[in-house]
Amino acid sequence: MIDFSWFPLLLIIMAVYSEPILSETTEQTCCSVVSCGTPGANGAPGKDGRDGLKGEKGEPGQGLRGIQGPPGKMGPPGHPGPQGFPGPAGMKGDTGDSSVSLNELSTLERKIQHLERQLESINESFLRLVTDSNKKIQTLQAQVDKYQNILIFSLGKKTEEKLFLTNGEKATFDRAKVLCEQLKATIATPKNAKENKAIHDLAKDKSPFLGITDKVQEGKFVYMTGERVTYTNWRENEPNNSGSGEDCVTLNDDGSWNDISCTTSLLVVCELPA
Ligand SMILES: [Ca+2]
Ligand SMILES: [Ca+2]
Repeated sequence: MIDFSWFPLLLIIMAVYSEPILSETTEQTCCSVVSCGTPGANGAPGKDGRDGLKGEKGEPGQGLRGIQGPPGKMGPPGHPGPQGFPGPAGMKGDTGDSSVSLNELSTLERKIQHLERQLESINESFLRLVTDSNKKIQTLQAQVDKYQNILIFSLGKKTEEKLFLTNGEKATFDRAKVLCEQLKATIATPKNAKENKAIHDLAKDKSPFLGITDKVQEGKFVYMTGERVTYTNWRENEPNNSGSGEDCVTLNDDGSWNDISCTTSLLVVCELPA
């Protein structure tokens, strides 16, 4: 269908552009005969035409900048950067929390149980060792008692606290001291009447040295340990420090004591703890 909406506009355009032509033609043909009238008023503007093509993007405007819009969506994470240099050592921290986790507690319990089993095993081994050792000690003690009884029967005398022994050898006091020390013993030293009798019974009619001297201070008789004597059984008029001096002590055949020269050779009797 033909659109006639633009037809009035075409008529107006034709009227405008055709009027001078008519005027010139009229002036050339008619103005010499008929005077020309005044030009008519312009017609009303026509309707708007169709929209033209989109123009080029214009230059930025010179007006005020609008307010900043909201931030856009967060982009994807970037690649991790290279590892940095280690920083300086920090200050010593506070004491940590003493609490432990359940896993740590379970591990500790297993370790404790393992140690307890090891301890039980050690205790059992120790008890077996003690038992075996006691048996060996009892066996050795029985053997010692056996040989001690043999010694007592053949060579010695025994009291409640001491065992007195002799091999019948005679020697000076200093030599007798060495012989006894070789047996881890000391020269027989009676500290009561019972021990004095035991030595006398062992020596019989042979007078032995006693472990008593006044070498350090004349007239002050002491034991080998340096302690002053607490028991004596001097014969009448003894000690007399006779002759060139008597600083050792012997047991007479009647059990009494006499001071005598330490260089005399007498029976060696030693004593050991019973
Ligand atoms: Ca003396
Ligand atoms: Ca004397």
